Amino acid sequence: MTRTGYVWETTYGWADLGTGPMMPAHAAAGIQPITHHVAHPDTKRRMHELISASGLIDSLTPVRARPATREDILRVHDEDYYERIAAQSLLPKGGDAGDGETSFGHGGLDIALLAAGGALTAVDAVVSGAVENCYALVNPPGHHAERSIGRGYCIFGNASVAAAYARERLGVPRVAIVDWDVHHGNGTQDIFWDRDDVLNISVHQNRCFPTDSGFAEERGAGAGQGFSINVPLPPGGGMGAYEYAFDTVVTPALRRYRPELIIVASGFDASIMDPLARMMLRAADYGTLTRKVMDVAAEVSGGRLVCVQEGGYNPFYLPFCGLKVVEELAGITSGVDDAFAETLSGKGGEELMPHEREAVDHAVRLAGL
Ligand code: 3YP
Ligand code: ZN
Repeated sequence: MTRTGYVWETTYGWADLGTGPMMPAHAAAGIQPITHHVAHPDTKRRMHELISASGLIDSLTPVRARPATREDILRVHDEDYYERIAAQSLLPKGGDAGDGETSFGHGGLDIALLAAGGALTAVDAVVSGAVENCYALVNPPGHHAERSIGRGYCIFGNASVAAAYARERLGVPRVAIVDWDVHHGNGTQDIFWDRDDVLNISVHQNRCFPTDSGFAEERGAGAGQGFSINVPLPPGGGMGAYEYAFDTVVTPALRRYRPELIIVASGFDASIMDPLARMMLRAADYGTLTRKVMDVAAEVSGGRLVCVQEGGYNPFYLPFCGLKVVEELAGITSGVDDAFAETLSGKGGEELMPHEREAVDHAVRLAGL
């Protein structure tokens, strides 16, 4: 037993998004089919294989995912929505979770349940004390899935399912979700909008996706007023902007809330190599962000920290970003370094720019920090 658990299941790599490039192929619109959809699961499988080939896997405690039950899903999603996915999953070619861009294949329900279940077993492993922290490399992702509709490649809100389970089944009083995926965690926000028992903090590229949510003014409502925190960063930001956002919003908000469990919605699409966003993080920066969250976790949650995989679309670079996060969690250096570090050096992004400072300061004020 080592301090870090790790979830990966072979069928996560079998999610079938069809032959569209990033949306369904459409001849009349000129959208040509292609062998790899931009969210093809091979990108995540390659992260798993680097964790394996680097030897880091030998220092991790394997945590096997169980499929989430219908009951687990219904803690955060509508029954109608679940039934819709279940029915479409029986069709020979599967279906779409709601927005026309979230396709899944025949039997896609089973993979989606195993993804949510991977987040659940990670939480079980951490809350029971079997491990101190855990990386759940699940697929499909979850943070765009709202209570009653799937969006942005997300079917079920894996991190949300896990947070609700920690609250309602394990009796964890307060859970915080830190979402560093480059896109807004609109689904998580929708699910916990009026609740004060799950704090949701999303740091993302302003108006990347969805383009109409994730503004600092969105703060939750009713009992949840102040428990949704958004830090939209201007495009082009790198570690300068992220470090400032984490030091002035994420960390102080976590200290104020004092969660007994922290869940990171861990996407790697804020990387400088990602095709779906315009931010500039390097692999090492993901290690630094992990350290920052671990330091607060040590202070407030007894170190209890679960990372749940979200997006990330550069098949060459994502494995290095993921490796750095898992190394940091485990406190072990695999010896495999970011092979692109030199190529990516000198491109900037390390400095905090005045307009980035302004955007973060605005979020600080709105969060009352
Ligand atoms: C979903 C459709 C267009 C942008 C895309 C974003 C998916 C993602 O990585 N979300 O975190
Ligand atoms: Zn994303």
